[in-house]
Amino acid sequence: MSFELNPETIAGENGKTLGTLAGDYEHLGKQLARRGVDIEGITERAMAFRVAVPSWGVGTGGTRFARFPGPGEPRNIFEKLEDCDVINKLTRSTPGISLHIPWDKPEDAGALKSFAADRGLFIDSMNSNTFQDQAGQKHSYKFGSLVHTEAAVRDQAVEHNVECIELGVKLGARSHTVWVGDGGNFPGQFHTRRTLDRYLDSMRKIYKALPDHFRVFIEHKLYEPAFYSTVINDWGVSYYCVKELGDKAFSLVDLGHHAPNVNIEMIVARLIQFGKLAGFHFNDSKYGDDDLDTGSIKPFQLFLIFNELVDAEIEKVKGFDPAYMLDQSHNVTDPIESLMTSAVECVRAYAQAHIVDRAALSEYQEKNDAMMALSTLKRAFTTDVDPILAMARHRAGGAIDPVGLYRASGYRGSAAVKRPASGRGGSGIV
Ligand code: LRH
Ligand code: MN
Repeated sequence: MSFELNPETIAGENGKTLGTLAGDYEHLGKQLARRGVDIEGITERAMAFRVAVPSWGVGTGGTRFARFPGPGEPRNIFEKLEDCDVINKLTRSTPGISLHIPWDKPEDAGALKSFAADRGLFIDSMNSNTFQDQAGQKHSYKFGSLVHTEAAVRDQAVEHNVECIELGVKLGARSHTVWVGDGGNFPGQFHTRRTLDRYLDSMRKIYKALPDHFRVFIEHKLYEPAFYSTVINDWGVSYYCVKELGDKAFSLVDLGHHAPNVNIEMIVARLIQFGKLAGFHFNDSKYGDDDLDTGSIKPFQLFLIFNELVDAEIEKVKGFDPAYMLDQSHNVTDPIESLMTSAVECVRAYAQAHIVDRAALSEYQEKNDAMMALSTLKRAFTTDVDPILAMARHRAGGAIDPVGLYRASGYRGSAAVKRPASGRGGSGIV
């Protein structure tokens, strides 16, 4: 470790490039002022933006073929929070952590909650897991969990979700996310209508366990691990279910859970309009649920999604309170670098969406001037807001160059010394 990551060392390193940043910031400020945009307003928005980090994303991820662990892999939830602490120290956008149970099940919930709080972190959303069988588990989820044909298996899955919610309450979480891989590999394997009835029946039991301040998020996914029919396969069935369940149920959009070329920003606008947008699992993909770094493949799509979100934010749409979370798998990069960069890409799309000249846009829309409407959006998307993002991080006590400072700190090297390799390669996302 060449140096501890703390406010002094971060400010020290920032000092080396602050002059250049101030010049770029001032220049951008003049450009934006000519467009009637106050740069300080955008910087404040960028400083206020928050996106949660997935605890399961700080370890090296893998595929069904293999997982190639990197040096200094976190071995338990406390080491995962240490890594989340670094991400938040340098980006100042990620104090919220999503947990996955039982992967992160603590012996002592209180100890975990204060370990996080001591680092300025909090537990955001809980995630249940009925897509794997745990050692000693009575009933297998091979043929499903919440939709299984046997009531005993469904009850076991419901019980697990209720335990997650109860643990979430102890940890100060605010929501519970239910993604099930339940579905079939062949036509005829499942009766489609009865399967959904069983799903809703199980979800109603889970919904009953929600305390007043808690929300439940249903996450749809087109396919995988089921390769023919997935019970909650798209936003339509998710929306139907959250409407059926009640006011505390919302539909969560994982960007990788759609067929190629689906217009996700339209799904977002629909769920906003219907008052049922839970929030997001941000990531990116080229083909399937690749869980790649946010903004790494389709940055314009990410911008168009934030354009819908910011439009609703500015219009103060009723019930608009989305939870922003990353959900990625880092198979070939340092997970800390990928999560920092992905958080920055979310802030970038958010800041660019706040630069959109919305008065001009709606005028072009009213006049059906498609060309000018598109170029009004593209002008914001092609604005290099890097000086705003860096200034926002600097003013919040973070790093002007998060990845550069992280590498200079030698954090990964010292983690590799402290955390001897488990040698457990194996396969799978974690
Ligand atoms: C399913 C999913 C879900 C998580 C899992 C780790 O693909 O997106 O959100 O539970 O990844
Ligand atoms: Mn997800």
